[in-house]
Amino acid sequence: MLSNLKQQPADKILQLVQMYRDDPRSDKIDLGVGVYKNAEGVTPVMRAIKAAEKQLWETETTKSYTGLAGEPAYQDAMISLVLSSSVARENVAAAATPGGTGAVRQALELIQMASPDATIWISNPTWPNHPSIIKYLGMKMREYRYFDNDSRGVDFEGMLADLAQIPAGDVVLLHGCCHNPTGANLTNAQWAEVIAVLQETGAIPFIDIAYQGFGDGLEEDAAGLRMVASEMPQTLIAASCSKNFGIYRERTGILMVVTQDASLRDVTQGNLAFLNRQNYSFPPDHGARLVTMILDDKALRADWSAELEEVRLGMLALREQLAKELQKLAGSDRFAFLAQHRGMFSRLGATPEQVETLRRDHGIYMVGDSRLNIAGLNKNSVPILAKAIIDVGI
Ligand code: PLP
Ligand code: TYF
Repeated sequence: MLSNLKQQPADKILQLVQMYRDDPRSDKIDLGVGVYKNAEGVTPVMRAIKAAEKQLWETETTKSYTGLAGEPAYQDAMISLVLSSSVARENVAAAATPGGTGAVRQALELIQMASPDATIWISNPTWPNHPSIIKYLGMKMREYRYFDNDSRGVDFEGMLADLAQIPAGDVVLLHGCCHNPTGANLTNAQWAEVIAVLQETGAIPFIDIAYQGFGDGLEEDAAGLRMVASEMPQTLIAASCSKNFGIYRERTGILMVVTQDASLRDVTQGNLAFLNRQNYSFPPDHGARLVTMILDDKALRADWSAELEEVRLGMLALREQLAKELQKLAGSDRFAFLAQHRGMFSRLGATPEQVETLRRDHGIYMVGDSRLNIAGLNKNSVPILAKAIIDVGI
């Protein structure tokens, strides 16, 4: 049996983690995998998470099973964090999932159950796990234009033109904020135009939000998504707590399905619980419980959002420092996009050879498509990166 197995392609981002570890140079710089790091290069446990864990250790009396779709209190807290009051609670079906990836996977399986012939439209480019999971499930997939390599911004005209061609019932996968891998995002006015096109065509939005609070703020980052959820008849949302709560390995995420029809909500809720049961039964609870405790407690929540804000502003300051440094060295504004992008990532627009030279000659690791993780920098490494970028001719 096992001899029938083929080698599977490695995840290029995770491969880079190993290459970086194996590099003996002490001045190497890791701008690869999308994990937040502070100025010391550490991915810290957030203060509120530590406090909630301590409280949980003292008060938790059982580790018996929770609900198949997770704890209702977690669903309520996350629906409120992501959707705020944009939709009524009773219009949302939700299930806790192992991470945002679990939510993406369950969303795709739900789509497949409901509409096996639907095509999933992904942005070009997108997070590589999107096409990978879609292909693995044997679903149809196509790309819509998204990134303009000249401006390093959104090719909004191209995007709208492609979205306008999508048939009714197909699904459009959008990034809620902090687009991975480009860092280029829609304005609220552009979200409104996207909604108008989706309403016209009858395509269904599916929004992946993995970085709420890393871009312009917790509310600002969800503004586009909330407009979509309130104005479209059906919206799927996959949310991750990995980054904004810093609980990557706890595997904490949620799938939310918004529908304006109460009977459809009920059948959807039943199907989400069914899907959890088929795939792993009860979803992990530890991370979800910590998130619930933080969101439901005034003091913990205030401390968490203050720390998240420090993280966000730190990354923004690094963006501005890098753009300024490059303006000095290049004598032009062609790197100004770095300060306009939001989230952990920016796509530099360099060639694979330039990315390779950065790694070989400068010990600077970024993903092959020239995506860099801003959080991998600190005040001292920004000038080093800027000089290397100019040296390799980007
Ligand atoms: N979606 C996007 C766009 C991401 O970048 C990530 C990465 O972490 C995820 C989803 C899911 O992350 P996780 O499964 O670790 O919560
Ligand atoms: O894009 C990233 O770097 C993050 C982390 O298979 C990640 O989203 C990378 C690869 C992967 C899972 C998570």
